[in-house]
Amino acid sequence: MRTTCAYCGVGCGVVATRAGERTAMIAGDPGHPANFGKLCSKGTHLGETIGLEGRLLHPMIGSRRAAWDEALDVVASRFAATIAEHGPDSVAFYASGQMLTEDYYVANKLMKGFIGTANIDTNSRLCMASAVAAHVRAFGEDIVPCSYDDLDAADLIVLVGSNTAWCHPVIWQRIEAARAARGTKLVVIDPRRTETAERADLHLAIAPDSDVALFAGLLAHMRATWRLDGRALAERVAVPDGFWKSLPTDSVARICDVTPADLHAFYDLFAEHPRTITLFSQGVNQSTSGTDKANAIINLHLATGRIGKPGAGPFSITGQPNAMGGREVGGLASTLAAHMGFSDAERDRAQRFWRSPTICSGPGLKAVDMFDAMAKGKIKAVWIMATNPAVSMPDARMARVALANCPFVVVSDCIAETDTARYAQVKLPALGWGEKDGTVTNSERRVSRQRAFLDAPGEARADWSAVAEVARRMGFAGFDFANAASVFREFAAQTGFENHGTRVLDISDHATITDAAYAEMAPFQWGGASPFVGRAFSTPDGKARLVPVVHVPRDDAMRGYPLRLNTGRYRDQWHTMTRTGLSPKLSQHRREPLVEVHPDTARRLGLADGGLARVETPHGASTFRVAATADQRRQELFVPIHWSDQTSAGGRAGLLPGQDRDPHSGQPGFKNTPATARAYKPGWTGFLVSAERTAPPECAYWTRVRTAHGWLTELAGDGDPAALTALLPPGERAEMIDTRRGVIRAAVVADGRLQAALFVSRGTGLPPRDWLLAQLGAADAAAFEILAGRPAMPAPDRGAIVCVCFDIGLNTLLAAITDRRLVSVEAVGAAINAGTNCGSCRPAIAKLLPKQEVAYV
Ligand SMILES: Nc1nc2c(c(=O)[nH]1)N[C@H]1C(S)=C(S)[C@@H](COP(=O)(O)OP(=O)(O)OC[C@H]3O[C@@H](n4cnc5c(=O)[nH]c(N)nc54)[C@H](O)[C@@H]3O)O[C@H]1N2
Ligand SMILES: Nc1nc2c(c(=O)[nH]1)N[C@H]1C(S)=C(S)[C@@H](COP(=O)(O)OP(=O)(O)OC[C@H]3O[C@@H](n4cnc5c(=O)[nH]c(N)nc54)[C@H](O)[C@@H]3O)O[C@H]1N2
Ligand code: SF4
Ligand SMILES: [Mo]
Repeated sequence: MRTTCAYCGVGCGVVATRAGERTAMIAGDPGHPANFGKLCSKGTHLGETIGLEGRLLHPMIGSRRAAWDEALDVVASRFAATIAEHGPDSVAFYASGQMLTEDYYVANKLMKGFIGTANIDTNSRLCMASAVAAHVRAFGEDIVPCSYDDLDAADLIVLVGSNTAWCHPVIWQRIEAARAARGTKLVVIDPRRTETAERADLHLAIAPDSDVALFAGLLAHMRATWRLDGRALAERVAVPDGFWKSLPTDSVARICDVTPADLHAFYDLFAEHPRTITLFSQGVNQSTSGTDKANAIINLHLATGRIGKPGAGPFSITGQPNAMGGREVGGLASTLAAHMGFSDAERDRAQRFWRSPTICSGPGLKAVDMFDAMAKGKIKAVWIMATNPAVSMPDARMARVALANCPFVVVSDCIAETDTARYAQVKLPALGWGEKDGTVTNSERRVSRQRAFLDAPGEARADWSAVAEVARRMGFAGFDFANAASVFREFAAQTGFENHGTRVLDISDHATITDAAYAEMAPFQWGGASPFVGRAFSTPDGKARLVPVVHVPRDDAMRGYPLRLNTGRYRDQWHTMTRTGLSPKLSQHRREPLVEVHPDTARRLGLADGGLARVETPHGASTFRVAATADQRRQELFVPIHWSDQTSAGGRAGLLPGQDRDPHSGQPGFKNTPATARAYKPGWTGFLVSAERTAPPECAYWTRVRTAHGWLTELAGDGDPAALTALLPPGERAEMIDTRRGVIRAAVVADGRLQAALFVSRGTGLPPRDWLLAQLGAADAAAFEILAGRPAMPAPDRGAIVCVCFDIGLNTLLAAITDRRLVSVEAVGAAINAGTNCGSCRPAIAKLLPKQEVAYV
């Protein structure tokens, strides 16, 4: 079955071959134009995530299982009653870029056209709302003006606030291939030295949130050196009065905290290579100046004529598999539907198309405002679909207060226990990847099918059908969709309805697609490879706009919080881990949430590499494992976003950022929060290896990941650790407990198989984890060896896993590189296979080589 990857906005084509009830072989689709057969580590290991572990299989009302009919009746009547009593603005939907376009369309139609409020927003507000706002300001419509092919044609690629090698790995592989083939130059703008930055020709480790100064300064430089495109400016671009005066004249290097030499190296590279793609993601969007950053980039491309030509353009790449589809249907509270706004004419047009009894009067509440309204009691019923806001919202503690305060919370999810589901009065089981059927749009506007190749588990249903059922029960006509294809046809028709060429988004030639043709539909790109070639911009006068943007220093420095906290992603985990956390392979790359900190800063704060640290902001605190690394700028911290209450009692990044947001887009500034950190020196540390998932431990710090044969739980705390033995399953126990010295070693072996082992120590001296984890799968576990924590005949420690496809550790790699004098990623692959399957670890392998090559694809 041909389908599309469940994860990122690259939108790779996948061929899934069902191998059993809940198993499938996964391969890249060689015919898909987004990836031509390649997959990254996450896509490659999709097969490990389609089991039924943890699934929500039946509707639940409170803690009781309910029939769909009853659950839908409850949702419909509670929403109807709330609206009757408090008006339409008292209810809300909070949706997600992981819904299919069909799900999104039906939810948007119900809320804006029939309930009559625009209180539907989505996690895309946290993701690329700033890019949307910038596109609308510059182009008059939310259009990504580039395609992946442009990456092959560019001479210079600038990555801004994007850890492409980890977050869009197949795009990254394409960039590396272009560099190898034609020497494309690569500049990375990121405060951190990521694996992406490591590979660049030039890395500018700019101060956080100094991007506006950098790009406005570059535009000033291009103007001063007579390198603007006069013709483009005269014919295609409107320049507001005073625009040129808004550009900075000096002090850019100081604001960005880079050397003037590096700054000019970048400016020179830009000047010399007209075919430039500037690709950006969360380092731009997730900022209190996110929209201005994006417009600073777009201004530069417009004024230098670097847009609408092969290999040139400002390229916002999307995070989620269907972030773009959500933008198309109008799933954001700030757009109406099908790229329309809220003017009287547009509202009237949408209402006539939907034949709806009412229509929303204007924009609705954006995500953070929506949760604020819940906390204040103004939103009294909310339906959350395909997102986990109790973890992912800024100031997640406040988001939980809001959920707890909302009288009626409905959660649609595939997973039974999530941090958000705990607040639900009604839980609805959704089809997940491999079961659901519909379309997604990737970063280059390419619409692809996600297809079902597994049976629906339990009573799970498609999200669109649950929403349509509720709409019918609320008495609304227009929701009798027979299948996903009929929803798609209606959406396609809406994009063309009275469009008359005013909006680029028009896929109405698919409005009459048959069910059979929809089943077979090949990927297609709307707007063409380069939407603004030979076409006016979507503004009243057809010209694009330069938008004056000025660097505004942040004045939120606070006493007691001298550091800046940045948050982001790991290579092999996806968001709150509900899917990737099921994969043993993907869980090996980073087993614990780290706080990365420069060694000098660590020393000043008294943080020990490998120890624990309590990170604090004005909004919350959480504990992380310390990784001292010169890849961080001094005085700055980085933590990952993936751990939740289901997987840890520390590493909770969501508790740390505040609600400050961009004034234009409403997107939170997740990447720059005043913070501090201090060492947490626990009374004892330990870990548990177990075949089964255990109850959450009671201690100050724990984190849990999947491994090949069970689970690894890291532990730390104070007081008496003896209570931890309650985590061990019943069975024959061998133990060595020295309560005075606080040492515990205990193992449960049944039928020669290790069930669990617990190690606790008040000092150092915990055994390495890997051999013990392997014993969970071994047939002849010997209790004495397990208590010793090592085999009678020790094998070499392979070290932290780098290549997850072939289970190759750091020590194995280093040994091979030195012993066999390997000098290239290819040679490493030929010698020990590492990096030869999905390729996601190739940047990490390159980092280990004695001398770096230029490119390695
Ligand atoms: N492995 C993996 N891949 C994913 C995801 C995942 O969870 N895991 N999620 C997907 C989703 S939804 C998204 S949105 C994308 C996100 O993809 P990315 O945007 O690439 O990911 P992030 O790690 O959030 O942030 C990118 C970089 O922005 C940098 N940054 C922080 N502040 C600034 C700044 O002020 N200026 C600049 N120039 N840079 C800054 C950070 O240091 C970080 O390295 O990834 C998608 N792909
Ligand atoms: N501090 C900080 N916070 C951030 C970010 C950051 O960089 N820093 N990044 C932000 C960004 S860019 C994003 S995109 C968000 C992501 O944050 P979330 O959207 O909250 O994270 P996910 O874990 O992807 O949640 C998706 C949920 O939907 C469920 N699900 C999957 N498929 C389906 C389906 O088809 N139907 C239904 N009903 N449910 C489904 C999954 O089981 C899971 O529980 O986090 C944001 N939060
Ligand atoms: S790059 Fe990886 S995660 Fe993204 S769509 Fe492709 S295979 Fe999936
Ligand atoms: Mo995202």
